Amino acid sequence: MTPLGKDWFVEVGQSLWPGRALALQIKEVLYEGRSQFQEIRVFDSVGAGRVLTLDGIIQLTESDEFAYQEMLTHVPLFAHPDPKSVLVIGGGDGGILREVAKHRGVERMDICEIDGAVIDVSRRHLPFTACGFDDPRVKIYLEDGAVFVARAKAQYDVIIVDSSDPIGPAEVLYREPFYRAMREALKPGGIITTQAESAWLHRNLVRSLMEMARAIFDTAHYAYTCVPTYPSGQIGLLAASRGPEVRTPLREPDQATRAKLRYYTPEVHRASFILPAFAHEFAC
Ligand code: SPD
Repeated sequence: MTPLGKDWFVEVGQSLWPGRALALQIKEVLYEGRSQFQEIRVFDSVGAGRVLTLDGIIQLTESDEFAYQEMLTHVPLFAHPDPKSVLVIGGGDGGILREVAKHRGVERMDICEIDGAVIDVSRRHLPFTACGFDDPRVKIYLEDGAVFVARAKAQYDVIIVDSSDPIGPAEVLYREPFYRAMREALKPGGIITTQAESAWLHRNLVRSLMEMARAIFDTAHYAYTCVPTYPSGQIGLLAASRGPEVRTPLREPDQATRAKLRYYTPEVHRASFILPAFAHEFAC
């Protein structure tokens, strides 16, 4: 029972955002269970629609997930001249695939998710993101993303790492060997984006990710998007490449695609890399 009552879900930050918590009022619990890797929960909330949590941490809410999924996806895809093959690491809710599918030129959409239970639960309870799995281009691999990437050589134009926080199954996705393997898995001119946590809360983590990415890739930059139900309301994406400048879109969405986007625009793409003064010292 939380101090607010039993019909509230409270996300307590523990070591990643100590002394902070975010609460959402529960309308109905839709699923609660434990997979081989983590505790999975889906509930319908009073103010934010359906919510997915893993080990007690909010992964998405129906009200604002698009701000994260669109930016992690469309920044690399519109910065690339002609992306044909895309790999998603993590992303078991399907939201990133839903966004990749908006790019008709993409021919190959591989997803490597360690926890098949997240896919199953999302298919049952989160149709607004799990619709991403319906695209015929999608091929699902259920295994450790770090192992999968280590085998892939010069395969992908874009790799998107949609991970949970660096505690638990995703920890390995924040380490140097994984970043080096991603570089090798990219074709020349390829681009990656990774979930890169909050500039407000994770200064040291962001600094070390940026230093590591700069040492491995030809370009690396931190951008951010606003997600009210993530800690601090802001989350970063690290965009790095084997060549191309990622801060400027090379292509723009056509009218039909624009109509399907709720956060990403070419203007937001450019603006997301312009950081407030306090972040220059560790994220630029
Ligand atoms: N602090 C939680 C960060 C979660 C990032 N991944 C979310 C997955 C949504 N597709």
